[in-house]
Amino acid sequence: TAPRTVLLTGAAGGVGTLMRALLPPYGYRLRLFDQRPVDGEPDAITAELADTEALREAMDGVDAIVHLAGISLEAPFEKILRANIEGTYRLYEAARAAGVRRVVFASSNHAVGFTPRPADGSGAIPVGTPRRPDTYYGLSKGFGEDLASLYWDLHGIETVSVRIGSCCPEPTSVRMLSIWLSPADCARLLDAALTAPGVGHTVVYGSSANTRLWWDLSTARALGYTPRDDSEPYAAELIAAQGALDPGNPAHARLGGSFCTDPPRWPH
Ligand code: 15L
Repeated sequence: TAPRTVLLTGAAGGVGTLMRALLPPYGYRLRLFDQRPVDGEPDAITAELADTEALREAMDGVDAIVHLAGISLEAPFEKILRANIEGTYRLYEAARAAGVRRVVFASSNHAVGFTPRPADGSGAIPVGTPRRPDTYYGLSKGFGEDLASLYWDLHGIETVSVRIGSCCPEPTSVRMLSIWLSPADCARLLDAALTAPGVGHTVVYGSSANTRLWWDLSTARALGYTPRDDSEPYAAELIAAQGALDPGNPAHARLGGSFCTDPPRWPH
């Protein structure tokens, strides 16, 4: 039976805000959790993932979890450690204690960000490509995927780890033409990940059906996800404004884009 009550962590964040609007029409009742207050949602739980008592209460009556919470870009290791690594561990521990059977984990393309960029439209990068994190942030997403694997093998908690590309209303860079996940397709993918039977631990890439796709969407499609959007209508204007991707530019040479070249690096 399909989960009804879904705990949404990171509900005040970028993707969380989009999904708060787009998931309820699929029949989910969302329980919202974020360290910041959620605009216009007085019933949202405002707590950190380190607050085990708040997490325990948040799990009550929950059928599944969509775990979006955490730092969403590069940060000093200690911050990533607390928010993303320890936070995700706390979340799974609370899920285990409460008997929650299904998690959808927001992983990221930055778990494999140093992978060389393939030809546009090749869909060449499989989910089994070796991890090549481009940041401590990407490293934490690999940790989350492995934690999900461990909790499946040890405790039978199923997870779909979604290596999200760029989930935003419109693509705003030439790189995003290849990895864009439209908000509507994101909701379709989360719904598939919440309801597909027998997922064990499954890793999928999260993007729309982009003409210039870099990675393989077959594991996502196997869950029943059928993307409907394509970034291609935005291509001509973005390329005219920014120029085509230049293979000689290191920030264009790898999946993670400027996360491979420009993020602040710590310690400094
Ligand atoms: C991510 O993982 C970030 O959370 C998001 O802000 C974008 O930077 C995205 O990746 C991307 O690669 O565009």
